[in-house]
Amino acid sequence: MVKVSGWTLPKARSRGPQFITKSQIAAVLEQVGVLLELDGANRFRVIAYQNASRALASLEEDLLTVVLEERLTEVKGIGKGIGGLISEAVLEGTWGGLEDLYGRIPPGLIEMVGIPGLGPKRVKLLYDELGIDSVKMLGIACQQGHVAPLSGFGKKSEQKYLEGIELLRRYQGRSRMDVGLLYGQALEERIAQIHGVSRAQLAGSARRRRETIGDLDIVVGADPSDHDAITDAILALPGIAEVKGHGESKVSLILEASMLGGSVGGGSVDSQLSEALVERSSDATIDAQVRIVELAAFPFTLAYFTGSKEHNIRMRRAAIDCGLRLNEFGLFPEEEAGDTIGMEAARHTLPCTDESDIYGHLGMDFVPPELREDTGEIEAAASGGLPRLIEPGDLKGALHNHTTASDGTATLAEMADAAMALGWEYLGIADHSEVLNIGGRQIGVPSAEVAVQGKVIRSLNEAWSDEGTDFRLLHGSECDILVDGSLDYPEEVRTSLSHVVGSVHALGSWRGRDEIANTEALIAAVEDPTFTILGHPTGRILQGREGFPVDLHAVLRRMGELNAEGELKAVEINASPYRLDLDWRLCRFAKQQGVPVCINPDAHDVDGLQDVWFGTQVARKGWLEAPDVLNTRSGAEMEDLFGL
Ligand code: DGT
Ligand code: CA
Ligand code: ZN
Repeated sequence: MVKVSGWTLPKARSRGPQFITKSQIAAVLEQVGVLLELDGANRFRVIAYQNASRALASLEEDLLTVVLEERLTEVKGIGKGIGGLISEAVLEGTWGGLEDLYGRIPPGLIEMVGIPGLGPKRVKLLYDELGIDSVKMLGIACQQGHVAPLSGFGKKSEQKYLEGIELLRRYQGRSRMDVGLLYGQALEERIAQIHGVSRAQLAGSARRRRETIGDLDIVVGADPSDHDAITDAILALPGIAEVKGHGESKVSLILEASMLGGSVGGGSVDSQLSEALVERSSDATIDAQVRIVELAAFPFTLAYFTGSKEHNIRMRRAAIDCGLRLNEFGLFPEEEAGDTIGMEAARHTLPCTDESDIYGHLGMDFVPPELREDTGEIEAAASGGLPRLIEPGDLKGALHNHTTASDGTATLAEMADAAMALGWEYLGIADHSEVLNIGGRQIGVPSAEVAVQGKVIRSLNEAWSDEGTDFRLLHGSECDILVDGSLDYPEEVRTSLSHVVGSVHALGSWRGRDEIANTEALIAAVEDPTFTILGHPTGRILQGREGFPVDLHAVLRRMGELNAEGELKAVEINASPYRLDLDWRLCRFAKQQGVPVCINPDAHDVDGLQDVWFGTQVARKGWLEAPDVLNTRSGAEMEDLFGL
C-alpha cells in the first residue's frame, strides 16, 4: 500500500451498501488516472478514469439507486469496465484489482506529483531518464543542473521545480481554511452530540481563521467521571483514518472525508456552503487533537489552545502584572498557588464561565479569536479600542463575478437570482476582458460585445425597477492589467462601464521581473481614471504558487492619495479560499491609507457567491469594520458612488 497521506483506497465503513460514497469513488478514480500515468499506461485509459471521475462528481442522482437499477453505463463518461468497478465499491466495498496499482507505484513519485507545476507525465519522464524517485532527489538534481539538459525541460523548469519544492515544504501537512473549517466544524458537532459532553469547541488556528491550518484543536468540557466513556465514543466516530495516540485527557487523530458525511450541517459555515465544500475537500485528510477537561477549566483550556502562542504569552504577562498566574487550567493569585503547579494550583482559580471573564479579570474587553495574533489587540482590549468587526450579514452585494459571457457557468439572470437569494441589493458583473485567453482559447469578452451585455443588463434592471424590486446588476469588467500597466479595452469601452476591476493574469511576465517594475506598473494602472478596484492584488494561489513580487504598501499609498483627491479606488479581498488575496496582514494598512476594501467572491457559478464568507473572515482578521468595506453600502449608495 502507498504511504503518501490521502493516497490509500478507502475502507468500507457502513454495514451494508452503499459501502463507499460517491465522492470517495470520484477521488479514487482521479487518483487512478494519476497512478496509471505514472505507470506509463496508454493515454486513453488515463482519460477514461479522468472522465469517469468527473462524471461521478457531477452525478446528481443517488449513486446507490443508479447502481441498483443498472443504469451506471448510461451516465455519459462511464464505460463498462469502470462501471463494474464503481458497482463493486458501492455494493461490496472492495476495489477489484486496484490494490495492485496502488502498491506498485513508488510513493516518492506520488509525492513528486504534489509539487506545484509538475504533473505525472513529467514525473514519469524524470524517473525513466534520470531515475529520480523522490522529492529530495529531484531537488538535488535541479540544483546540480541535471534536469535542464533533458529534452523538453530547460533551466526554467529547474527553477520552477525548486520553487515548487519550497512551497510544498512550507505547506506540507497544512490545509486551506475552507477544508480545515469543514473538518473542524464536523468534528466539533459530532463530539458535541456525545453523551456527557457539556461543551465542545474548535480552537487553534481554525478558530483564529488563519488562511491555512496545520492541525485542528478541539476542547471538550465534561464531568471527570465521563471522560473515559467520551474518549471511547470519540474513537468510534466515523471518518477517523488513524488514531495517533490517546491518554487521559488527550486524543490525537487523523480525519478523512467520511467525517463530513451524514447529518453534519449548520456551524458557522452554513450547510449550503458545506455541500459545495465537501466536493472539493473529499481527498484531504487532517490531524486533530482533542483535549478533554473538567468544566471549570474549559474557558482557560479553550483560551490556551486558541492561541496564538504570541497572544498567550502577552496574556500571561498581563496576569503577572495583576499578581495573578494564568495557565490552561485557571487564573489564580500567585501567593495562593505557592509551589503547586498545573491543575493543582488552579484549584484556587478566580471563577470564569467564559473567556470574556478571563479578559474581564485582567481589565480587558473580550478579544475576538481572529485578532489574537499580538498585533495590538492586547493594548486595544485594555483601552476600549477594539474594532467592531464586520459580519457576513453586513454585505449587501459584491462587485467581481463572472457569467457565461467569459468563463462562468451561469447566465446574468441566474447569477442575479442567486444574489437575491442571499438578500443582496446588487451584483457587480465583471467578466474577463478581451486579451484573456487560456491555451489560445479566447476567454475574455470582445470589445464589440461589451455593449451587448450592457443592453441585457439594462433591460433586466428596468424590469426589477418596474416591479419595485430593490436589486440591480452593475455592469463592470475584470480588465486585464497589461505588463506596462495599461488597461485592456479601448478607453471608450471602459468609460461605458459602472466599474473596472483591474487584475493581473499574465503572471509569467510579472513573476519574471523585479518588484520595482511591477510596483510601477500597478501604480500606473490604478492611476487610470476608469480604474475602480484592484483585483486579487498579488495573484497568489495558496499552496499553489507565490504571487508576483510587488510593494503593495506603495500601491495602497498611491490609491489613498487618489481617494483623498475625490476618486474611488478600492482594493479587493478575493474571497476564494484558494486566494484570500489581499492578505489579512495588509487590511489595516489599506484602511489607514483611506482605501476601502471590497470583499469579492470572484464567482464563476452561483455557488461561488457564497465564498464571500471566507473573505469576511479575512476582513475580520484584518481588523475591518463594516464601514471600511465598500460592499456593505446599499444598492442606492452604490449607484451614487458609480454615478449611475
Ligand atoms: P497550526 O496548527 O500550525 O495551524 O497553528 P495553531 O495556532 O493551531 O498551533 P498549535 O496547533 O501548535 O497549538 C494550538 C495552540 O496552543 C496555539 O495557538 C497556542 C497554544 N500553544 C501551543 N504551544 C504553545 C506554547 O509553547 N506556548 C504557549 N503559550 N502556547 C502554546
Ligand atoms: Ca492547530
Ligand atoms: Zn481574475
